[in-house]
This record gives sequence, structure tokens and C-alpha cells, in this order.
Amino acid sequence: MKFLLTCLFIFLISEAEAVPSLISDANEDGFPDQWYELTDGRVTTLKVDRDYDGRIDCLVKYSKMGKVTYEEYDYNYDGMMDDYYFYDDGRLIREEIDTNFDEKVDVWVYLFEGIYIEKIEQDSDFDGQIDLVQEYGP
Ligand SMILES: [Ca+2]
Ligand SMILES: [Ca+2]
Ligand SMILES: [Ca+2]
Repeated sequence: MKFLLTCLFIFLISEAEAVPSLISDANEDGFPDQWYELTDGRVTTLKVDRDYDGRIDCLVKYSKMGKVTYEEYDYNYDGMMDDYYFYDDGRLIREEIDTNFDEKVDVWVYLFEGIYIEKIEQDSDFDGQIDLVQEYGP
């Protein structure tokens, strides 16, 4: 029974946005911690509260084909997203990181073929200007 309850999703229709969503309570504390937004029966967005503090710290968007198109994470769980992933046709093409958690991205990592680093740009003194560029040939 416990297993059943854990896996059971409560189906809710959000009236405000008219976007059907599935909500789940993975740790069974009575508060939702996973939200699935659906379009035509497919999950288009997943939001997760991984540390169960009531704030979303993971957001994933999916294409019609079910491929990840975008992700963002709040790695230090301060309520602000600080790590962003951009995908093209299911392949990671760019990662943007706010390494000092001041809500401004300061590292940009460009990739090719989803896994190889092509270039890293960095704002090492956090003044908003890129001051370090490392390029890696294919
Ligand atoms: Ca959280
Ligand atoms: Ca954060
Ligand atoms: Ca920053």
C-alpha cells in the first residue's frame, strides 16, 4: 500500500493557467514536491523541489519528441536558480553557471556533440564582463 501511495500521482487541472498538471509528493510529507505540466498528454515541463523546502530547485523542459530542451538548477538551495543547461535536439550545447550565487551568470561553457567542451568564458571578478576565455579545438 505504501508503494502504491508513493507512486500515485494526484491529477489536478490548474484552472488559472488551464495547463493540466500532475503533482506528486515523493517524500509523503503532505506537500507537493514534483510538478509535471502536460500538453496533449505529454510532459512539457517538470519542476522538482529536491530538498523539500517548498521551493522549486530543478526545472526541466521537454520537446514534443520528449527530448530535454532546457534545464535549470538551484544547486545551493537558496531559492535562486544558478545552473542552466541549453540543449539542441537532445544534445547539450551550453551550460551557464552562477558560481558565486549572486543571481548573475559568470561561467559559460560551450559544447559540441553534447560532451566536448569547445569554449569556456568566465567573468572571474563578477563585474559582468567576461575576462577569461579558454578555447578548445574540436
Ligand atoms: Ca527546494
Ligand atoms: Ca541557488
Ligand atoms: Ca555570479
